[in-house]
Amino acid sequence: MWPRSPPNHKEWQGSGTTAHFGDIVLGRCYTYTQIVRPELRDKDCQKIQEAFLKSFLSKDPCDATEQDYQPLIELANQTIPCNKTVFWSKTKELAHQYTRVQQALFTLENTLLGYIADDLSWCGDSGSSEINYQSCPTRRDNCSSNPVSVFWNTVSKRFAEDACGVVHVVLNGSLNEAFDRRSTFGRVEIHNLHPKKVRTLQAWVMHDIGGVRSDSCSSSSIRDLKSIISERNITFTCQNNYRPVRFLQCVKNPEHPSCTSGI
Ligand code: N1C
Repeated sequence: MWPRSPPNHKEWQGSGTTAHFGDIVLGRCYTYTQIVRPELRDKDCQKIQEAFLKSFLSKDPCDATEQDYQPLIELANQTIPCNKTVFWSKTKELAHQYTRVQQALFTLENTLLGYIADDLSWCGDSGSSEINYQSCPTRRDNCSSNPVSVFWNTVSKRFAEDACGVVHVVLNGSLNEAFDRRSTFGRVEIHNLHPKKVRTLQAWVMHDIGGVRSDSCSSSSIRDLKSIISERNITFTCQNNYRPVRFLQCVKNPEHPSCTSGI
């Protein structure tokens, strides 16, 4: 039989599976479990790699489901201590810089599954057992249930369900709306916090140095967030330019007025 599509033909609009996907997954799994968090040294990275591949190979890449990832999620399960969860929305780099310094805190990418999958792309095909390195579907292909989107929705939901105590979120106050209901944070995470476990959501609205101050704790998008959280019987607090995170921004702009006086 001829291949379904000629070599190099781009079936989908997104970039294909990250080159060496399987090796990267295995390598990151070992780095995380042996070096970053040795308390997880007994995890079976071979099995985790196998479960990750099985979650999407030989399947329609526009019909990925939460169930596809259940075996992977179970193998990689990890307990995050109360008061240590950090969510973010449009502030990935800054949030990660902060948790790199505050090593007791966890973003999703500081957990095993998030660490393994961060910035990777992957998909397969229902008609073959191979990895598609040519192209992967995205929302532009009218395919919101693609393996990568479904993965982040599924693990974000689980990350939020598991959170307890006081949880944090780093938001971008230089955007028109620091809180966006359509983001993973607004669409998935806040709705999956358990009011019986999560006492407070603490928001840190960070403004880019030298950037515009579009949105702050007193803006309408943050009022929206506050009302969603309060209705769920979780306490909401908000701080503009939370100092410990502001200091990280100041490392790159030490001479900026907001970094030299009264911050
Ligand atoms: O849509 P977002 O941000 O609000 O999602 C961020 C939010 C965080 O709190 C994480 O816990 O949701 C979780 N999360 C990731 O950890 C993650 N890593 C990589 C959600 N998405 C993640 N990605 C990819 O970035 C994924 O492809 C998704 O679509 C984007 C979302 O980034 P965003 O809009 O800045």
